[in-house]
Amino acid sequence: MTRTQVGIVGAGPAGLTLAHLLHLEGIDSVVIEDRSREYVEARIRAGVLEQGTADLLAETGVGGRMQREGEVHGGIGLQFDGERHRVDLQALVGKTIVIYGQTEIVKDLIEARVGTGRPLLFEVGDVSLAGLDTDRPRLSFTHERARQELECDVIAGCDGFHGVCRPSIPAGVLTEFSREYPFGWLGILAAVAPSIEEVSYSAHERGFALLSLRTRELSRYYIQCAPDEDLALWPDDRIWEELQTRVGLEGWTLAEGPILEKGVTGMRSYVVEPMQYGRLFLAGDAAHIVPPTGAKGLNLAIGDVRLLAEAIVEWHRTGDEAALARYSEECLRRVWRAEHFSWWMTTMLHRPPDEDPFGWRLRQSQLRYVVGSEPAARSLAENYVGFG
Ligand code: RFL
Ligand code: PHB
Repeated sequence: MTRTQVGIVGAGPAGLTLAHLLHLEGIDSVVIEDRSREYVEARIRAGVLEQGTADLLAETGVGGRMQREGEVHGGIGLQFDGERHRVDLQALVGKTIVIYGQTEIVKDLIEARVGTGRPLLFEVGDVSLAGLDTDRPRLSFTHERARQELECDVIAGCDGFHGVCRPSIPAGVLTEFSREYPFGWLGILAAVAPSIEEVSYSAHERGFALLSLRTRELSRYYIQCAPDEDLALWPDDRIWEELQTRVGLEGWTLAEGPILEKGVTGMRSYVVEPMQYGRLFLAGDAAHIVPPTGAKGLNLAIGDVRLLAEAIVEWHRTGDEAALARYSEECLRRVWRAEHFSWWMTTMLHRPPDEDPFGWRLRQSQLRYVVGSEPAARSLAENYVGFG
């Protein structure tokens, strides 16, 4: 049996950021991850960081490459009815976003962790949790063919939506809230200079499309599809043709290039309450999921562990459990704001399969209102850059 202060399950943005924040406060932790380092560093996901997320990374010494290679954007595009409008985030709410891939953040955090010499174990198997309602919760797992037991003060469940931590909580403790959407996103990464200067969301009669980017040489584009869309039906030509139809504008062209990666993701909204059971604390996708239209998932994950690190530090300093007990409630306030915003953006921009003309007219009216009314645009902007 070995001991640590904080046992962290999952080396995604939540687990790695938590480990980093605790290290800065002199609190030791062990991070266990079931995938390989190569897999985790190659997984393509989010790309939009709220200013608060970017500031946290910079202020805690892991933002150097982000500051050099990321792009600060002061606005986003909203396109419908053959016109692209700009929502000027900076002018409306005085904040910006940073375009920098989640993959890159994960690489930077892993490098920082490895640099501290503190444990980060990849390719662990058969993770199980015990003693959660005691003050000595335990993790057991297999690493390099040996079974290990790790006794902790607290366990942080940062193992994403399909992890083991949330299901380890006894039945009846958690309340689940969820919504499935009748569509998904087909996403591509293409080796071509992005044709847009800023992230641009399009509502088209054939469905939603999103133009995003990673660098000046890499574009990240998405189109609305069925939640279980068969990728085999989408050769590259068909993807470009559909994108051209949904985002085309007079006097502007979408440049095409080799597609390096493609994938389909379903969409759901999901929250569990509370985000704690005994000495187990859930953070990030382990506790909540948002559809990606609001670009909130990664930002929420980092927001959660910022609060969790503060709570653990205060508890260690004062011995007062109240600091830990407040974590869930404090997180959930921000989580539900992001849930509502993500649901709202998703329903405004996507075409449900059974949409009637009345539904489309309502969405068009809402879009016109958002770009035509300064208070409405400000409300979108305030949520997009991160509220609370
Ligand atoms: P992660 O990133 O899923 O990490 C969890 C980690 O836990 C590991 N794991 C286990 N480890 C040990 N034992 C087990 N039994 C384990 N089970 C799982 C996993 O291998 C993994 O390494 O969760 P975390 O850290 O909470 O981070 C959440 C974010 O990854 C997620 O919310 C975002 O990617 C969502 N998201 C976006 N968020 C944004 O803020 N802005 C965006 O622009 C944005 N775009 C997106 C997105 C998610 C997408 N997909 C693919 C779902 C775009 C897409 C297409
Ligand atoms: C991305 O760049 O991957 C991205 C951008 C905006 C979103 C979701 C994903 O809302």
